Amino acid sequence: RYQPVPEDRFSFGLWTVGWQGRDPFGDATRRALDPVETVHRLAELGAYGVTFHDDDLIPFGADDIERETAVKRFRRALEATGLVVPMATTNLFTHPVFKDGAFTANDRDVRRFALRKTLRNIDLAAELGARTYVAWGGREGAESGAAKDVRTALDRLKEAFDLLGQYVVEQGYDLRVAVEPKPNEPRGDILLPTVGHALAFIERLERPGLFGVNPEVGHEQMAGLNVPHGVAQALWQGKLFHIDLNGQSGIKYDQDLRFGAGDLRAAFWLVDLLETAGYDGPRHFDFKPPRTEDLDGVWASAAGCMRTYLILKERAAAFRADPAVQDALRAARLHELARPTAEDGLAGLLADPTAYETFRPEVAAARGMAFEQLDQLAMDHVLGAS
Ligand code: GLT
Ligand code: MN
Ligand code: MN
Ligand code: MN
Repeated sequence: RYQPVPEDRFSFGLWTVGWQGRDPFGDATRRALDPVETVHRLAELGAYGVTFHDDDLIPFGADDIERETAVKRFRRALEATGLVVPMATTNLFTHPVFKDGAFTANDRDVRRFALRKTLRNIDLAAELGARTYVAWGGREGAESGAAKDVRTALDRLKEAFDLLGQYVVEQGYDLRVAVEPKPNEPRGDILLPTVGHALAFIERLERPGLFGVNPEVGHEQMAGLNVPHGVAQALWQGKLFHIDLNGQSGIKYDQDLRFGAGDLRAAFWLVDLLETAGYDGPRHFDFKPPRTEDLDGVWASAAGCMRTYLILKERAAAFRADPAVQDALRAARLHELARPTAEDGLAGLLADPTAYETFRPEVAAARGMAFEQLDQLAMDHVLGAS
């Protein structure tokens, strides 16, 4: 029971289980993991995919021989385990050269280097069969006002994404780009801070169809936002290309907790949404096993992400199937929301006296919405009390 299988489409970044526990206040508490070891452990745990930054696989500055060796070893581990690479991304934040950003660094030579670094890794992503390329601009931002001309920086960001899009099309790669928003950390304020900002920005690109979003649970919560709502809008706009699942308790530093740790109810509604909306992409965990853990704790944490997802999936399905819930949904009049407001058109609306002249606002205002009963049924299901 709750044993993950490849069909569940669970994936993990090399940098997640591989996080050594270095934080702004303390040194690493764990040894580095070999990507080959990670691939084998993830496969044993029941994941189907592994994702990476260029630098997770090939150390920054490696020569061609080291690069080839690293890729060959990784590829062999993939073949041995059957794990796939659904997504890849670029590290444009660790090296000091990116201290003022990558695609929006004030220095033009840094921006050109960032683009070349990304294009090079897009080749590798395509070679390994990835269908999604994530772009997280953690260093694209500022700590002070005049340091970044935001409108000009957005011009540069658009320029970069347009070039990436052109490259993908010219190379004939079957790859789409998923922009990952985050409000702050490591920069004081990051460009494209929320799913909403990213969705609006994408529409200004040369090839909007190639671009979507990669929302991360914790990042939306850091901005005080409702994650399932943001994800629902991304789905509504056909833009949920990928998702980073983890846990976060409220507005504070990026916790990257195990999925479901933090705001369990948000996790429940998110799983309910993904499973009912027909999202068929990877369920990707971007979490950090706390630095208190040794490697046993790391794998327990990774297994916990998947286990919690599967438990919540079961609970959400039970919630939807419960006849009492269906009655409660009717009482809460969700079916009325699903009905167009004016299928009779503007003329019909204007000609309908019940819409205005004889409408009795006090009668409508007196109707209870019955949401509390419905929500308690959800609570019962989350807690396994029904
Ligand atoms: C980094 C960041 C994540 C992003 C990754 C993609 S790396 O750890 O905190 O949220 O998804 O670059
Ligand atoms: Mn992430
Ligand atoms: Mn995060
Ligand atoms: Mn992260």
